[in-house]
Amino acid sequence: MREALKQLDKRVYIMTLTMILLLLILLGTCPGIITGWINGLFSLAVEKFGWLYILTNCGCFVLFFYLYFGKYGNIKLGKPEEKPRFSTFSWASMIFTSGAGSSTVILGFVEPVNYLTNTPFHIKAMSNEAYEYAHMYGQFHWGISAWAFYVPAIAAISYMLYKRNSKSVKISNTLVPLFGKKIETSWIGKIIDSIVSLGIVASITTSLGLGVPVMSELIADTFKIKQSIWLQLFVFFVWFLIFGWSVFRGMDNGIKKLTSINMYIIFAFLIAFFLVSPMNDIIRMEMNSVGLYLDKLPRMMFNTDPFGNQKFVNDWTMFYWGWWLIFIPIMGMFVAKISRGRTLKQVLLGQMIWGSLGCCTFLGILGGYSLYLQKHGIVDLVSIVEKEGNGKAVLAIMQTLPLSKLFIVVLIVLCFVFLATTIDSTAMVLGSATSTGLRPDEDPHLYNRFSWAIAIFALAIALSFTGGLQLVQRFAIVLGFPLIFIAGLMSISVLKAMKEDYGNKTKEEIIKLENTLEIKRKKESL
Ligand code: NM2
Repeated sequence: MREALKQLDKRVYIMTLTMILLLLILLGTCPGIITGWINGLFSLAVEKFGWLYILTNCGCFVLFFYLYFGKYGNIKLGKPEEKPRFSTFSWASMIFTSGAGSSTVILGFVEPVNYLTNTPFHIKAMSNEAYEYAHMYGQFHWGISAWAFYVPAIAAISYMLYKRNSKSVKISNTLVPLFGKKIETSWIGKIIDSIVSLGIVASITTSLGLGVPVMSELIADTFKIKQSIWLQLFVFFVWFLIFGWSVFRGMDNGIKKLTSINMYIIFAFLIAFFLVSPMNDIIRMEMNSVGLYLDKLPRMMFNTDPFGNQKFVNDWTMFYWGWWLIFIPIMGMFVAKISRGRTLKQVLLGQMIWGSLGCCTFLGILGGYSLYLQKHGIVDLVSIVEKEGNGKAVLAIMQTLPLSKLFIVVLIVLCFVFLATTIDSTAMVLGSATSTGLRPDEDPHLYNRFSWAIAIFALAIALSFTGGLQLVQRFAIVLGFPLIFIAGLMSISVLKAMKEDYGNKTKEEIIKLENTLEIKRKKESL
Protein backbone atom coordinates (compact mmCIF):
# COMPACT_ATOMS: atom_id res chain seq x y z
CA MET A 1 0.00 0.00 0.00
CA ARG A 2 2.78 2.41 0.97
CA GLU A 3 4.54 1.50 -2.28
CA ALA A 4 1.37 2.26 -4.24
CA LEU A 5 0.98 5.65 -2.57
CA LYS A 6 4.61 6.54 -3.20
CA GLN A 7 4.18 6.01 -6.94
CA LEU A 8 0.92 7.92 -7.13
CA ASP A 9 0.60 11.34 -8.76
CA LYS A 10 -1.84 12.43 -6.11
CA ARG A 11 -3.15 15.60 -7.74
CA VAL A 12 -4.07 13.98 -11.06
CA TYR A 13 -5.43 10.87 -9.37
CA ILE A 14 -7.61 12.75 -6.92
CA MET A 15 -8.81 15.30 -9.48
CA THR A 16 -9.87 12.64 -11.97
CA LEU A 17 -11.53 10.42 -9.40
CA THR A 18 -13.34 13.44 -7.92
CA MET A 19 -14.74 14.32 -11.34
CA ILE A 20 -15.93 10.74 -11.83
CA LEU A 21 -17.42 10.62 -8.35
CA LEU A 22 -19.19 13.93 -8.90
CA LEU A 23 -20.57 12.63 -12.15
CA LEU A 24 -21.75 9.47 -10.43
CA ILE A 25 -23.44 11.41 -7.63
CA LEU A 26 -25.15 13.77 -10.09
CA LEU A 27 -26.28 10.86 -12.22
CA GLY A 28 -27.71 9.19 -9.11
CA THR A 29 -29.42 12.24 -7.65
CA CYS A 30 -30.42 14.44 -10.58
CA PRO A 31 -29.91 12.58 -13.86
CA GLY A 32 -31.99 15.20 -15.71
CA ILE A 33 -29.48 17.97 -15.04
CA ILE A 34 -26.42 16.00 -16.09
CA THR A 35 -28.18 14.70 -19.21
CA GLY A 36 -29.07 18.30 -20.09
CA TRP A 37 -25.46 19.41 -19.65
CA ILE A 38 -24.04 16.63 -21.76
CA ASN A 39 -26.60 17.24 -24.51
CA GLY A 40 -26.00 21.00 -24.44
CA LEU A 41 -22.23 20.64 -24.68
CA PHE A 42 -22.65 18.06 -27.40
CA SER A 43 -24.75 20.41 -29.55
CA LEU A 44 -22.23 23.18 -29.05
CA ALA A 45 -19.27 20.98 -30.00
CA VAL A 46 -20.87 19.41 -33.05
CA GLU A 47 -22.90 22.29 -34.45
CA LYS A 48 -20.40 25.09 -33.91
CA PHE A 49 -17.07 23.28 -34.03
CA GLY A 50 -17.75 20.15 -36.03
CA TRP A 51 -15.43 21.38 -38.77
CA LEU A 52 -12.60 21.48 -36.23
CA TYR A 53 -12.84 17.72 -35.68
CA ILE A 54 -12.58 17.23 -39.42
CA LEU A 55 -9.70 19.66 -39.79
CA THR A 56 -7.82 17.91 -36.97
CA ASN A 57 -8.12 14.65 -38.83
CA CYS A 58 -6.62 16.21 -41.94
CA GLY A 59 -3.86 17.75 -39.82
CA CYS A 60 -2.92 14.32 -38.41
CA PHE A 61 -2.57 13.04 -41.98
CA VAL A 62 -0.27 15.91 -42.89
CA LEU A 63 1.88 15.18 -39.84
CA PHE A 64 2.06 11.53 -40.83
CA PHE A 65 3.32 12.31 -44.33
CA TYR A 66 5.79 14.84 -42.99
CA LEU A 67 7.24 12.37 -40.50
CA TYR A 68 7.16 9.40 -42.83
CA PHE A 69 8.82 10.97 -45.83
CA GLY A 70 10.93 13.52 -43.97
CA LYS A 71 14.17 12.84 -42.17
CA TYR A 72 12.73 12.54 -38.67
CA GLY A 73 10.92 9.30 -39.44
CA ASN A 74 14.28 7.53 -39.33
CA ILE A 75 14.74 8.28 -35.65
CA LYS A 76 14.95 5.05 -33.73
CA LEU A 77 12.88 4.56 -30.58
CA GLY A 78 15.61 3.28 -28.31
CA LYS A 79 19.34 2.75 -28.73
CA PRO A 80 20.75 2.24 -32.26
CA GLU A 81 21.69 -1.37 -31.61
CA GLU A 82 18.49 -2.27 -29.81
CA LYS A 83 16.20 -5.01 -31.15
CA PRO A 84 12.39 -4.65 -31.06
CA ARG A 85 10.94 -5.71 -27.70
CA PHE A 86 8.17 -7.82 -29.30
CA SER A 87 8.01 -9.79 -32.55
CA THR A 88 6.26 -7.93 -35.36
CA PHE A 89 3.30 -10.30 -35.23
CA SER A 90 2.64 -9.85 -31.52
CA TRP A 91 3.33 -6.12 -31.79
CA ALA A 92 0.81 -5.68 -34.61
CA SER A 93 -1.70 -7.93 -32.83
CA MET A 94 -1.42 -5.93 -29.63
CA ILE A 95 -1.96 -2.68 -31.51
CA PHE A 96 -5.00 -4.02 -33.31
CA THR A 97 -6.61 -5.69 -30.31
CA SER A 98 -6.11 -2.69 -28.06
CA GLY A 99 -7.39 -0.20 -30.64
CA ALA A 100 -10.34 -2.31 -31.69
CA GLY A 101 -12.82 -4.15 -29.51
CA SER A 102 -16.30 -5.57 -29.26
CA SER A 103 -17.68 -2.43 -30.90
CA THR A 104 -15.72 -3.28 -34.03
CA VAL A 105 -17.68 -6.52 -34.23
CA ILE A 106 -21.07 -5.10 -33.30
CA LEU A 107 -20.81 -1.99 -35.45
CA GLY A 108 -19.25 -4.09 -38.19
CA PHE A 109 -22.64 -5.81 -38.46
CA VAL A 110 -24.99 -2.88 -37.97
CA GLU A 111 -23.20 0.28 -39.09
CA PRO A 112 -23.66 -0.39 -42.84
CA VAL A 113 -27.34 -1.12 -42.21
CA ASN A 114 -27.75 2.32 -40.64
CA TYR A 115 -26.17 3.94 -43.68
CA LEU A 116 -28.88 2.62 -45.97
CA THR A 117 -31.40 5.09 -44.60
CA ASN A 118 -29.17 7.78 -43.10
CA THR A 119 -27.10 8.24 -46.25
CA PRO A 120 -24.07 10.44 -46.99
CA PHE A 121 -23.94 12.99 -49.83
CA HIS A 122 -27.77 13.18 -50.16
CA ILE A 123 -27.91 9.78 -51.82
CA LYS A 124 -31.38 8.26 -52.18
CA ALA A 125 -32.09 5.94 -49.25
CA MET A 126 -32.08 2.20 -50.05
CA SER A 127 -30.88 2.79 -53.61
CA ASN A 128 -28.10 0.71 -55.17
CA GLU A 129 -25.79 3.63 -54.66
CA ALA A 130 -26.76 3.73 -50.99
CA TYR A 131 -25.76 0.06 -50.69
CA GLU A 132 -22.40 0.74 -52.30
CA TYR A 133 -21.64 3.61 -49.96
CA ALA A 134 -22.99 1.67 -46.98
CA HIS A 135 -20.43 -1.05 -47.51
CA MET A 136 -17.57 1.38 -47.96
CA TYR A 137 -18.20 4.23 -45.53
CA GLY A 138 -17.65 2.21 -42.36
CA GLN A 139 -14.21 1.35 -43.68
CA PHE A 140 -13.50 5.05 -43.89
CA HIS A 141 -14.58 5.55 -40.27
CA TRP A 142 -12.40 2.64 -39.09
CA GLY A 143 -9.65 2.90 -41.70
CA ILE A 144 -6.42 4.77 -42.29
CA SER A 145 -7.98 8.18 -41.60
CA ALA A 146 -9.13 7.06 -38.19
CA TRP A 147 -5.81 5.51 -37.21
CA ALA A 148 -4.09 8.70 -38.37
CA PHE A 149 -5.51 10.36 -35.25
CA TYR A 150 -2.93 8.50 -33.18
CA VAL A 151 0.09 9.87 -35.06
CA PRO A 152 0.72 13.01 -32.92
CA ALA A 153 0.48 11.15 -29.61
CA ILE A 154 2.56 8.15 -30.68
CA ALA A 155 5.26 10.43 -32.06
CA ALA A 156 5.28 12.77 -29.07
CA ILE A 157 5.09 10.17 -26.32
CA SER A 158 7.61 7.78 -27.81
CA TYR A 159 10.02 10.58 -28.59
CA MET A 160 9.94 11.80 -25.01
CA LEU A 161 10.22 8.27 -23.69
CA TYR A 162 13.09 7.01 -25.79
CA LYS A 163 14.93 10.10 -26.96
CA ARG A 164 14.54 12.50 -24.08
CA ASN A 165 14.67 9.65 -21.54
CA SER A 166 11.58 10.95 -19.89
CA LYS A 167 10.52 9.26 -16.67
CA SER A 168 6.81 9.50 -17.34
CA VAL A 169 4.38 8.71 -20.12
CA LYS A 170 2.01 11.52 -19.25
CA ILE A 171 0.52 13.82 -21.83
CA SER A 172 1.73 16.87 -19.89
CA ASN A 173 5.24 15.47 -20.26
CA THR A 174 5.01 15.60 -24.05
CA LEU A 175 4.53 19.37 -23.80
CA VAL A 176 7.84 19.93 -21.99
CA PRO A 177 9.76 20.89 -25.17
CA LEU A 178 7.17 23.57 -25.78
CA PHE A 179 6.55 25.00 -22.30
CA GLY A 180 9.51 23.82 -20.25
CA LYS A 181 9.79 21.38 -17.35
CA LYS A 182 7.42 23.36 -15.14
CA ILE A 183 4.38 22.37 -17.21
CA GLU A 184 4.49 18.91 -15.67
CA THR A 185 4.18 20.06 -12.10
CA SER A 186 1.99 23.11 -12.77
CA TRP A 187 -1.77 23.10 -12.30
CA ILE A 188 -2.29 23.47 -16.05
CA GLY A 189 -0.32 20.27 -16.60
CA LYS A 190 -2.28 18.46 -13.90
CA ILE A 191 -5.58 19.65 -15.37
CA ILE A 192 -4.52 18.42 -18.82
CA ASP A 193 -3.59 15.03 -17.38
CA SER A 194 -6.88 14.81 -15.50
CA ILE A 195 -8.97 15.70 -18.56
CA VAL A 196 -7.04 13.12 -20.53
CA SER A 197 -7.63 10.50 -17.84
CA LEU A 198 -11.34 11.31 -17.75
CA GLY A 199 -11.42 11.01 -21.54
CA ILE A 200 -9.82 7.60 -21.31
CA VAL A 201 -12.49 6.47 -18.85
CA ALA A 202 -15.20 7.88 -21.14
CA SER A 203 -13.87 6.05 -24.16
CA ILE A 204 -14.14 2.68 -22.54
CA THR A 205 -17.50 3.62 -21.11
CA THR A 206 -18.64 4.11 -24.71
CA SER A 207 -17.44 0.65 -25.67
CA LEU A 208 -19.18 -0.91 -22.67
CA GLY A 209 -22.35 1.09 -23.33
CA LEU A 210 -22.42 -0.31 -26.86
CA GLY A 211 -21.37 -3.83 -25.96
CA VAL A 212 -23.37 -4.74 -22.88
CA PRO A 213 -26.93 -4.53 -24.32
CA VAL A 214 -25.91 -6.56 -27.38
CA MET A 215 -24.10 -9.17 -25.35
CA SER A 216 -27.01 -9.64 -22.96
CA GLU A 217 -29.36 -10.01 -25.93
CA LEU A 218 -27.17 -12.76 -27.36
CA ILE A 219 -26.78 -14.52 -24.01
CA ALA A 220 -30.50 -14.27 -23.23
CA ASP A 221 -31.41 -15.91 -26.51
CA THR A 222 -28.76 -18.62 -26.49
CA PHE A 223 -29.24 -19.73 -22.90
CA LYS A 224 -32.98 -18.99 -22.79
CA ILE A 225 -32.70 -16.46 -19.98
CA LYS A 226 -34.98 -13.45 -19.64
CA GLN A 227 -33.50 -10.06 -20.59
CA SER A 228 -33.16 -7.97 -17.43
CA ILE A 229 -31.03 -5.44 -15.64
CA TRP A 230 -29.50 -8.35 -13.74
CA LEU A 231 -28.36 -10.00 -16.92
CA GLN A 232 -26.77 -6.74 -18.03
CA LEU A 233 -25.04 -6.42 -14.67
CA PHE A 234 -23.84 -9.99 -15.09
CA VAL A 235 -22.28 -9.08 -18.45
CA PHE A 236 -20.53 -6.11 -16.86
CA PHE A 237 -19.28 -8.44 -14.15
CA VAL A 238 -17.86 -11.04 -16.57
CA TRP A 239 -15.98 -8.29 -18.38
CA PHE A 240 -14.69 -7.07 -15.08
CA LEU A 241 -13.45 -10.56 -14.16
CA ILE A 242 -11.56 -11.20 -17.42
CA PHE A 243 -10.09 -7.80 -17.26
CA GLY A 244 -9.21 -8.14 -13.56
CA TRP A 245 -7.32 -11.34 -14.32
CA SER A 246 -5.17 -9.71 -16.94
CA VAL A 247 -4.64 -6.51 -14.95
CA PHE A 248 -3.46 -8.72 -12.12
CA ARG A 249 -1.01 -10.56 -14.36
CA GLY A 250 0.49 -7.34 -15.82
CA MET A 251 1.83 -6.54 -19.27
CA ASP A 252 3.88 -9.55 -20.31
CA ASN A 253 1.83 -12.37 -18.83
CA GLY A 254 -1.57 -10.74 -18.92
CA ILE A 255 -2.08 -8.48 -21.91
CA LYS A 256 0.25 -10.44 -24.17
CA LYS A 257 -1.39 -13.78 -23.38
CA LEU A 258 -4.92 -12.46 -23.66
CA THR A 259 -3.98 -10.83 -26.96
CA SER A 260 -2.82 -14.07 -28.50
CA ILE A 261 -5.97 -15.88 -27.30
CA ASN A 262 -7.93 -13.00 -28.82
CA MET A 263 -6.11 -13.31 -32.15
CA TYR A 264 -6.83 -17.06 -32.40
CA ILE A 265 -10.54 -16.48 -31.76
CA ILE A 266 -10.61 -13.62 -34.30
CA PHE A 267 -8.97 -15.74 -37.02
CA ALA A 268 -11.19 -18.75 -36.31
CA PHE A 269 -14.36 -16.67 -36.24
CA LEU A 270 -13.62 -14.59 -39.34
CA ILE A 271 -12.46 -17.52 -41.47
CA ALA A 272 -15.43 -19.69 -40.49
CA PHE A 273 -17.85 -16.80 -40.99
CA PHE A 274 -16.41 -15.99 -44.40
CA LEU A 275 -16.56 -19.63 -45.50
CA VAL A 276 -20.26 -19.97 -44.74
CA SER A 277 -21.14 -16.51 -46.10
CA PRO A 278 -21.91 -15.75 -49.76
CA MET A 279 -18.16 -15.34 -50.40
CA ASN A 280 -18.43 -14.32 -54.01
CA ASP A 281 -20.79 -11.44 -53.23
CA ILE A 282 -18.67 -10.25 -50.35
CA ILE A 283 -15.49 -10.27 -52.42
CA ARG A 284 -17.25 -8.24 -55.11
CA MET A 285 -18.56 -5.77 -52.53
CA GLU A 286 -15.10 -5.35 -51.05
CA MET A 287 -13.43 -4.78 -54.41
CA ASN A 288 -16.03 -2.20 -55.27
CA SER A 289 -15.55 -0.52 -51.90
CA VAL A 290 -11.80 -0.26 -52.40
CA GLY A 291 -12.40 1.57 -55.68
CA LEU A 292 -15.08 3.81 -54.20
CA TYR A 293 -12.85 4.57 -51.24
CA LEU A 294 -9.92 5.55 -53.43
CA ASP A 295 -12.20 7.66 -55.58
CA LYS A 296 -13.93 9.48 -52.72
CA LEU A 297 -11.28 9.72 -50.00
CA PRO A 298 -10.68 13.50 -50.17
CA ARG A 299 -14.42 14.10 -50.47
CA MET A 300 -15.09 12.06 -47.33
CA MET A 301 -12.20 13.57 -45.41
CA PHE A 302 -13.49 17.10 -45.95
CA ASN A 303 -17.20 16.38 -45.89
CA THR A 304 -19.09 18.96 -43.78
CA ASP A 305 -22.41 18.81 -45.67
CA PRO A 306 -22.81 22.62 -45.58
CA PHE A 307 -26.09 22.72 -47.56
CA GLY A 308 -27.76 19.67 -46.07
CA ASN A 309 -28.99 18.82 -42.58
CA GLN A 310 -25.59 17.32 -41.60
CA LYS A 311 -27.37 14.32 -40.09
CA PHE A 312 -24.98 11.75 -41.49
CA VAL A 313 -21.87 13.76 -40.61
CA ASN A 314 -23.04 14.54 -37.07
CA ASP A 315 -24.40 11.10 -36.26
CA TRP A 316 -21.48 9.16 -37.66
CA THR A 317 -18.31 10.97 -38.74
CA MET A 318 -18.37 13.36 -35.78
CA PHE A 319 -19.26 10.60 -33.35
CA TYR A 320 -16.34 8.54 -34.58
CA TRP A 321 -13.84 11.34 -34.69
CA GLY A 322 -14.78 12.31 -31.11
CA TRP A 323 -14.41 8.71 -30.01
CA TRP A 324 -11.09 8.20 -31.80
CA LEU A 325 -9.87 11.49 -30.33
CA ILE A 326 -10.41 10.38 -26.75
CA PHE A 327 -8.59 7.20 -27.64
CA ILE A 328 -5.49 9.21 -28.59
CA PRO A 329 -3.84 9.06 -25.14
CA ILE A 330 -4.59 5.35 -24.73
CA MET A 331 -3.11 4.39 -28.05
CA GLY A 332 -0.32 6.95 -27.88
CA MET A 333 0.94 5.64 -24.55
CA PHE A 334 0.29 2.00 -25.31
CA VAL A 335 1.92 1.96 -28.74
CA ALA A 336 4.87 3.94 -27.39
CA LYS A 337 5.33 1.44 -24.57
CA ILE A 338 5.42 -1.60 -26.84
CA SER A 339 7.46 -0.10 -29.71
CA ARG A 340 10.95 0.07 -28.27
CA GLY A 341 13.56 -0.86 -30.88
CA ARG A 342 11.64 0.29 -33.98
CA THR A 343 12.04 3.43 -36.06
CA LEU A 344 9.39 6.11 -35.82
CA LYS A 345 8.26 5.66 -39.40
CA GLN A 346 7.94 1.88 -38.99
CA VAL A 347 5.73 2.42 -35.96
CA LEU A 348 3.54 5.10 -37.51
CA LEU A 349 2.96 3.25 -40.76
CA GLY A 350 2.66 -0.13 -39.04
CA GLN A 351 -0.06 0.95 -36.67
CA MET A 352 -2.01 2.60 -39.50
CA ILE A 353 -1.75 -0.37 -41.83
CA TRP A 354 -2.32 -3.19 -39.33
CA GLY A 355 -4.95 -1.30 -37.38
CA SER A 356 -7.03 -0.35 -40.37
CA LEU A 357 -6.58 -3.68 -42.11
CA GLY A 358 -7.91 -5.47 -39.03
CA CYS A 359 -10.90 -3.17 -38.65
CA CYS A 360 -11.77 -3.12 -42.36
CA THR A 361 -11.73 -6.91 -42.49
CA PHE A 362 -14.49 -6.94 -39.88
CA LEU A 363 -16.45 -4.17 -41.58
CA GLY A 364 -16.04 -5.70 -45.03
CA ILE A 365 -17.08 -9.24 -44.13
CA LEU A 366 -19.67 -8.73 -41.39
CA GLY A 367 -21.14 -5.58 -42.93
CA GLY A 368 -21.12 -7.19 -46.36
CA TYR A 369 -23.16 -10.09 -45.01
CA SER A 370 -25.70 -7.75 -43.37
CA LEU A 371 -26.15 -5.87 -46.63
CA TYR A 372 -26.53 -9.14 -48.52
CA LEU A 373 -29.31 -10.25 -46.16
CA GLN A 374 -31.10 -6.93 -46.56
CA LYS A 375 -30.75 -6.69 -50.33
CA HIS A 376 -32.00 -10.24 -50.92
CA GLY A 377 -34.98 -9.75 -48.62
CA ILE A 378 -33.78 -12.50 -46.25
CA VAL A 379 -33.94 -10.34 -43.10
CA ASP A 380 -35.28 -6.80 -42.86
CA LEU A 381 -32.40 -5.48 -40.79
CA VAL A 382 -33.23 -1.84 -41.40
CA SER A 383 -36.48 -2.11 -39.50
CA ILE A 384 -35.00 -4.38 -36.80
CA VAL A 385 -32.20 -1.88 -36.08
CA GLU A 386 -34.70 0.97 -36.02
CA LYS A 387 -37.39 -0.66 -33.88
CA GLU A 388 -35.59 -3.21 -31.74
CA GLY A 389 -31.97 -2.06 -31.57
CA ASN A 390 -28.51 -3.41 -32.32
CA GLY A 391 -28.76 -6.51 -30.14
CA LYS A 392 -31.77 -7.96 -31.92
CA ALA A 393 -30.22 -7.12 -35.28
CA VAL A 394 -26.97 -8.95 -34.51
CA LEU A 395 -29.00 -11.90 -33.27
CA ALA A 396 -31.13 -11.97 -36.42
CA ILE A 397 -28.00 -11.93 -38.58
CA MET A 398 -26.34 -14.72 -36.65
CA GLN A 399 -29.45 -16.87 -36.78
CA THR A 400 -29.24 -17.06 -40.55
CA LEU A 401 -25.91 -18.92 -40.37
CA PRO A 402 -25.62 -22.71 -40.39
CA LEU A 403 -24.72 -24.00 -36.89
CA SER A 404 -25.93 -20.63 -35.68
CA LYS A 405 -25.85 -21.56 -31.97
CA LEU A 406 -22.18 -22.43 -32.19
CA PHE A 407 -21.41 -19.23 -34.07
CA ILE A 408 -23.27 -17.18 -31.47
CA VAL A 409 -21.35 -18.77 -28.59
CA VAL A 410 -18.03 -18.05 -30.33
CA LEU A 411 -19.20 -14.50 -31.00
CA ILE A 412 -20.02 -14.02 -27.32
CA VAL A 413 -16.58 -15.28 -26.28
CA LEU A 414 -14.94 -13.14 -28.96
CA CYS A 415 -16.67 -9.97 -27.80
CA PHE A 416 -15.81 -10.65 -24.16
CA VAL A 417 -12.12 -11.20 -24.86
CA PHE A 418 -11.85 -8.51 -27.54
CA LEU A 419 -13.01 -5.71 -25.29
CA ALA A 420 -11.07 -7.09 -22.33
CA THR A 421 -7.80 -6.58 -24.25
CA THR A 422 -8.85 -2.99 -24.90
CA ILE A 423 -9.85 -2.20 -21.32
CA ASP A 424 -6.67 -3.87 -20.29
CA SER A 425 -4.39 -1.45 -22.05
CA THR A 426 -6.63 1.32 -20.77
CA ALA A 427 -6.08 0.47 -17.13
CA MET A 428 -2.37 0.14 -17.81
CA VAL A 429 -2.29 3.56 -19.41
CA LEU A 430 -4.47 5.17 -16.75
CA GLY A 431 -2.20 3.71 -14.13
CA SER A 432 0.83 5.19 -15.87
CA ALA A 433 -0.87 8.55 -16.36
CA THR A 434 -1.50 8.81 -12.63
CA SER A 435 1.89 7.60 -11.41
CA THR A 436 5.22 9.32 -11.14
CA GLY A 437 8.73 8.03 -11.61
CA LEU A 438 7.87 4.85 -13.54
CA ARG A 439 10.44 3.35 -15.91
CA PRO A 440 9.06 3.00 -19.47
CA ASP A 441 8.82 -0.77 -19.16
CA GLU A 442 7.53 -0.73 -15.58
CA ASP A 443 3.86 -1.49 -14.90
CA PRO A 444 1.98 0.90 -12.62
CA HIS A 445 1.05 -0.44 -9.19
CA LEU A 446 -1.64 -3.11 -9.06
CA TYR A 447 -3.85 -1.14 -6.62
CA ASN A 448 -3.72 1.85 -8.93
CA ARG A 449 -4.72 -0.21 -11.97
CA PHE A 450 -7.54 -1.87 -10.06
CA SER A 451 -8.95 1.40 -8.81
CA TRP A 452 -9.34 2.51 -12.45
CA ALA A 453 -11.04 -0.71 -13.34
CA ILE A 454 -13.61 -0.05 -10.64
CA ALA A 455 -14.08 3.59 -11.70
CA ILE A 456 -14.59 2.61 -15.35
CA PHE A 457 -17.19 0.01 -14.54
CA ALA A 458 -19.05 2.21 -12.02
CA LEU A 459 -19.35 5.03 -14.55
CA ALA A 460 -20.29 2.74 -17.41
CA ILE A 461 -23.04 1.11 -15.33
CA ALA A 462 -24.37 4.49 -14.13
CA LEU A 463 -24.38 6.07 -17.59
CA SER A 464 -25.90 3.03 -19.27
CA PHE A 465 -28.76 2.78 -16.82
CA THR A 466 -29.61 6.47 -16.67
CA GLY A 467 -29.14 7.82 -20.16
CA GLY A 468 -28.57 4.84 -22.38
CA LEU A 469 -26.30 4.54 -25.32
CA GLN A 470 -26.94 7.93 -26.85
CA LEU A 471 -25.86 9.77 -23.72
CA VAL A 472 -22.70 7.69 -23.50
CA GLN A 473 -21.85 8.48 -27.12
CA ARG A 474 -22.43 12.18 -26.63
CA PHE A 475 -20.31 12.18 -23.52
CA ALA A 476 -17.49 10.71 -25.61
CA ILE A 477 -17.74 13.38 -28.29
CA VAL A 478 -17.76 16.18 -25.72
CA LEU A 479 -14.64 14.88 -24.00
CA GLY A 480 -12.95 14.45 -27.37
CA PHE A 481 -13.10 18.20 -27.93
CA PRO A 482 -10.20 19.28 -25.65
CA LEU A 483 -8.10 16.52 -27.20
CA ILE A 484 -8.15 18.48 -30.47
CA PHE A 485 -6.03 21.19 -28.88
CA ILE A 486 -3.90 18.75 -26.94
CA ALA A 487 -3.14 16.85 -30.18
CA GLY A 488 -2.18 20.14 -31.86
CA LEU A 489 0.15 21.11 -29.01
CA MET A 490 1.72 17.66 -28.92
CA SER A 491 2.50 17.87 -32.64
CA ILE A 492 4.17 21.27 -32.34
CA SER A 493 6.05 20.15 -29.26
CA VAL A 494 7.50 16.98 -30.78
CA LEU A 495 8.52 18.78 -33.96
CA LYS A 496 10.28 21.42 -31.88
CA ALA A 497 12.13 18.75 -29.89
CA MET A 498 13.20 16.92 -33.05
CA LYS A 499 14.45 20.12 -34.59
CA GLU A 500 16.47 20.88 -31.47
CA ASP A 501 18.04 17.42 -31.38
CA TYR A 502 18.39 16.53 -35.07
CA GLY A 503 17.77 19.78 -36.94
CA ASN A 504 21.34 20.15 -38.18
CA LYS A 505 21.63 16.56 -39.45
CA THR A 506 20.73 15.31 -42.91
CA LYS A 507 18.47 12.32 -43.55
CA GLU A 508 21.49 10.12 -44.37
CA GLU A 509 23.23 11.15 -41.19
CA ILE A 510 20.21 10.28 -39.11
CA ILE A 511 19.87 6.88 -40.80
CA LYS A 512 23.55 6.13 -40.17
CA LEU A 513 23.38 7.31 -36.59
CA GLU A 514 20.16 5.61 -35.56
CA ASN A 515 19.89 2.43 -37.55
CA THR A 516 23.16 0.62 -37.03
CA LEU A 517 21.30 -2.63 -36.42
CA GLU A 518 19.38 -2.53 -39.71
CA ILE A 519 22.49 -1.49 -41.65
CA LYS A 520 24.44 -4.38 -40.10
CA ARG A 521 21.66 -6.82 -40.94
CA LYS A 522 21.48 -5.60 -44.53
CA LYS A 523 25.27 -5.96 -44.92
CA GLU A 524 25.12 -9.50 -43.51
CA SER A 525 22.40 -10.55 -45.90
CA LEU A 526 24.24 -9.22 -48.94
N1 NM2 B 1 -12.38 3.09 -31.26
C1 NM2 B 1 -13.53 3.21 -32.10
O1 NM2 B 1 -14.91 -1.04 -28.17
C2 NM2 B 1 -14.14 -0.89 -29.08
O2 NM2 B 1 -14.25 -1.55 -30.11
C3 NM2 B 1 -13.06 0.13 -28.99
C4 NM2 B 1 -12.63 2.31 -30.06
C5 NM2 B 1 -11.29 2.53 -32.00
C6 NM2 B 1 -11.97 4.41 -30.82
C7 NM2 B 1 -12.88 0.86 -30.27
